[in-house]
Amino acid sequence: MSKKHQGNENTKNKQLNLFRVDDRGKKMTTNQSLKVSEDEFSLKAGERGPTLMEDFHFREKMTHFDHERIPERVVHARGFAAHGEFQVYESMRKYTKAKFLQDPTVKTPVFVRFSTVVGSRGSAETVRDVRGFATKFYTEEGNYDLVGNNIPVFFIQDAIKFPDLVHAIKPEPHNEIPQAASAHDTFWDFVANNQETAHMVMWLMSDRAIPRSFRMMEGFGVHTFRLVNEQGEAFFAKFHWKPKLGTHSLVWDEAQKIAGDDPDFHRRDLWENIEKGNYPEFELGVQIIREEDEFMFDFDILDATKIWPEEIVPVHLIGKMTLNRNVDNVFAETEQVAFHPGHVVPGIDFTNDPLLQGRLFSYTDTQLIRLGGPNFHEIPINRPVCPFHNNQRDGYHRQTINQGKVSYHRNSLAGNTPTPVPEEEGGFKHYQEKVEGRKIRSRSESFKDHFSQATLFWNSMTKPEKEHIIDAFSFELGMVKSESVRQQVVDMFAHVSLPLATTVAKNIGVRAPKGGGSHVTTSSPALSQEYTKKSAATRKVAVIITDGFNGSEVGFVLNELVKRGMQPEIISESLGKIQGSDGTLLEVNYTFLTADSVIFDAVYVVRGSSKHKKFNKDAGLFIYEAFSHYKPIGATHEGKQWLESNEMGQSPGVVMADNLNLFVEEFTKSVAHHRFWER
Ligand code: HDE
Repeated sequence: MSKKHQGNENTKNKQLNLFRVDDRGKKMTTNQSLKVSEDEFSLKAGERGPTLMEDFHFREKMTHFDHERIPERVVHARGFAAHGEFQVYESMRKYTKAKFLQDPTVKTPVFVRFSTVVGSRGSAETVRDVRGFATKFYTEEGNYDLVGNNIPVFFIQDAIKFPDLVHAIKPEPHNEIPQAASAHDTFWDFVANNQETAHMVMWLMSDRAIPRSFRMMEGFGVHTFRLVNEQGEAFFAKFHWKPKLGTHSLVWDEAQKIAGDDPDFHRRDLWENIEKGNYPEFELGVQIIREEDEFMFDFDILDATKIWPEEIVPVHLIGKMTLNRNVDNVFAETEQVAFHPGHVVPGIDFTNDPLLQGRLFSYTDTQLIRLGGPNFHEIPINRPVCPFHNNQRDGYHRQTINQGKVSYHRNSLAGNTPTPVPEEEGGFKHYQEKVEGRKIRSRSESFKDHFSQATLFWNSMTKPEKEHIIDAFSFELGMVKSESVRQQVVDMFAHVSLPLATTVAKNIGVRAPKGGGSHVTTSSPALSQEYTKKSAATRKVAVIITDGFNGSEVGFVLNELVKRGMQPEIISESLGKIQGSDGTLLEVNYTFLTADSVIFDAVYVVRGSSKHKKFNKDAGLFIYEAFSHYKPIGATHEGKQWLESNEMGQSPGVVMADNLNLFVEEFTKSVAHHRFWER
């Protein structure tokens, strides 16, 4: 077992170990294990002659290369994943018999893949989009997949519209533009003509769609699921993931710049923090509604465009997931993992949510083309940690060698095995919901209110959050060429909020909506990110510094920041070392060429006594950009004099103090505060 995996020997990790190969220090062979004597020159008829057909080594190498790619996911193509573990806080016996939710001492291995939805596999990560948050629990009763998003509702109510939605939001087919963006005609045309999208679009235009980090976003199962206990009682349930670090976002200008600066920003952040031991943690929350209360609400609980406001149906935190290990190989694990909302365990069941019902078909179907056949459950990352036995056989890439001649049920030659398992012994039995109805293609009346919760969301935003939503609409619709579509969207969102629609109309050059307005006056504070957890832990601080700094004092501050969990990085004119006035040497991590302010959460300006003109110019731009993105800025020593001499010095979130202990305390608070919108 390699060093990376020592001390992390859960059932899944042990299983994966059977498949891991380390090529380092080994002799080169072909795939048939024939030792290779020459790997640089193909076999030729004479040194300047043609390559020979006989060259099996060349053919094998080239053929394998030619077939290296598989189709990317039709949605959620760009993703990044990590391993971890989940533990329940206390038994959930009252609601579900799912084994992995019973015993607080049991650690269930998990694999989580985060993703954007629209962009292709190589697209930038900080684009405005929904983020996927898919978790595979390797339980002792088989795999359970919670395939969620970071937004708790969805664009459409019925799965049959999914291909239309995706066609509308993907790059337009005639010129394949724009990549990984919803700011174009076909998406907004879809929105205006499918008004069930209203609620989700409010979330998409909010800061939720540009998360700061995968580690700092919520996850939602979206659909109403069913929990079933040992006694056969059922409960409606919604699942939530709550990040321990709180829910935080970027600002739009910053998100766009990062997309160019570091298209891998989110995966780098996840990868680096796991490597450093800053393991991301998410608490699992459930909302429960009793069966008899199904019709108590002013929304239909089967409608995936609706939330259950937390103030009405509280979220109970029932356990914690910790992501503590990076993958060994992105293709083998992240790319080949196959999630499916239909992968359930006894005690977790479905409802008639028509979006969920359609997903139950789509995921296996897509894996068949993406992973090339029906045996994708045998790929190491997809294998359950408990054995599987049935009469399914053969197909592309079959790896299991099933022994014996019987592959059918019922049989006498194998004693009628494998045997179905009665429910009492752990066999999955579908919840026996009574269903009755005529075959019909239509939408229930109870699904037809598309605007009330969109307004609830708008009402729940703070002033800066509302401004960001207005800006987002104005940007997105500003990119729409069809004036008719722009007008339709404004008229539609007038039903969510008249002030919102009127302001946007002005910004995008269409007439103010004639009708509209909403009667909804309630709000749900849980929807605003303003009230989320705030912490300075793992925040990246850019330290702007050059020669001639006060070595011992700056050393003290940097140490204190690290002690408080922050990650300071030294930025100066060139790589190498800078020297303090007392001879202290500091290793430079980035130059102004290799790092921009947008990849940091805060700036600490030290400066130093050197008077390099170029340093001053580059540092000035760097600091001002961070300032304009509302970021915390701290300054001591010469940096302080510098900030005092311009408008920034007097602004909120700019910390300067002569007393270094006080400085560290105040700066830590402002880093935890994240952004200072009042600037
Ligand atoms: Fe998906 N979705 N989806 N989806 N979805 C896929 O499956 C689909 C929906 C979600 O990291 C695909 O393996 C339909 C809601 C995530 O591998 C595909 C509908 C939610 C991921 C598919 C939905 C999701 C996917 C593409 C409408 C949040 C990435 C590749 C009924 C609850 C999983 C694949 C990963 C991926 C179909 C709607 C989440 C085509 C038909 C709602 C996180 O099967």
